[in-house]
Amino acid sequence: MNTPGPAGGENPLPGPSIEPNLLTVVADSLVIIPTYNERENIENITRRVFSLQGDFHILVVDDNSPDGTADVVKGLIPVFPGRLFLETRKGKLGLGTAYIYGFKWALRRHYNYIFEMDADFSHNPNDLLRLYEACATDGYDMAIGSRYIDGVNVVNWPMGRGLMSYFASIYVRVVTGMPIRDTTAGFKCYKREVLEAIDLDKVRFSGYAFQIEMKFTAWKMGFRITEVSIVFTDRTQGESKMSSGIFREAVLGVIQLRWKSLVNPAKYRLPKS
Ligand SMILES: Nc1nc2c(ncn2[C@@H]2O[C@H](COP(=O)(O)OP(=O)(O)O)[C@@H](O)[C@H]2O)c(=O)[nH]1
Ligand SMILES: [Mg+2]
Repeated sequence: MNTPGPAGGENPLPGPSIEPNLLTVVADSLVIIPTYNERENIENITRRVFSLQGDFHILVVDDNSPDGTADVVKGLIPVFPGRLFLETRKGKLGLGTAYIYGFKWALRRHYNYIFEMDADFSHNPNDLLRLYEACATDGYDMAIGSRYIDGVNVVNWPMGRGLMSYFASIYVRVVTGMPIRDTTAGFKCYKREVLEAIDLDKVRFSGYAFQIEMKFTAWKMGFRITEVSIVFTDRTQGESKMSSGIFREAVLGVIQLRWKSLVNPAKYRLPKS
């Protein structure tokens, strides 16, 4: 990670040298964690991310969780000053809009690598480093933590849900034509430029369809996308917010996405810089 520090240790020029503890540590990576009733998970996941080798900041976007998730985060902010941030919204407004809110927050600041991650440990925080490498070292614009590179890497999901997710991914690939295996994945790293190029106010969907739409838009715009193989483990604490409405949105949403891309290809042209 790019953490500015004193070059070479010695200060070759006469005059005051900078006290090391006064140097600002600028993290270039922000992990956005949307939460709704994640009281049991949020402290552990936060501590895990901050124990990684990389220099990550975290933004929690909480939708006024009735279980007091935000209070847990508020209690942790003094423990991780300048690294942990909380934004609360009025009520449950959906995963997609929570991320859009977080993306805009990140773009107003200095972050170059912006991550999506669930609070419930389905995504292993260690994999943040692999997603980071794919973008920062290998030069991809977006890295996706993918469950479906070699078979189905899902632990603890009931058979029905695993199969549904797998076939949903194939359905999405066929309808959209996107060469991505895990199209509904929600563990990702975006380079800043991708989020700057996408018109975030025009993102239409909120659940799984949101995840598909972000990938589809980035792919159509010509950004370089890679998939990093991960193991997805179902939550052991708290409850899933998956609903039949979210599922329906995705099934119909992909058809709309494809259709709109055919009638309005200009939407995917990169803005002139
Ligand atoms: N802010 C916010 N977070 C949400 C909302 N719905 C789900 N989440 C969070 O999004 C992540 C994924 O949701 P989850 O219920 O685990 O979905 P599943 O893994 O598909 O069953 C978790 O961190 C949830 O707390 C929402 O409406 N608002
Ligand atoms: Mg989950």
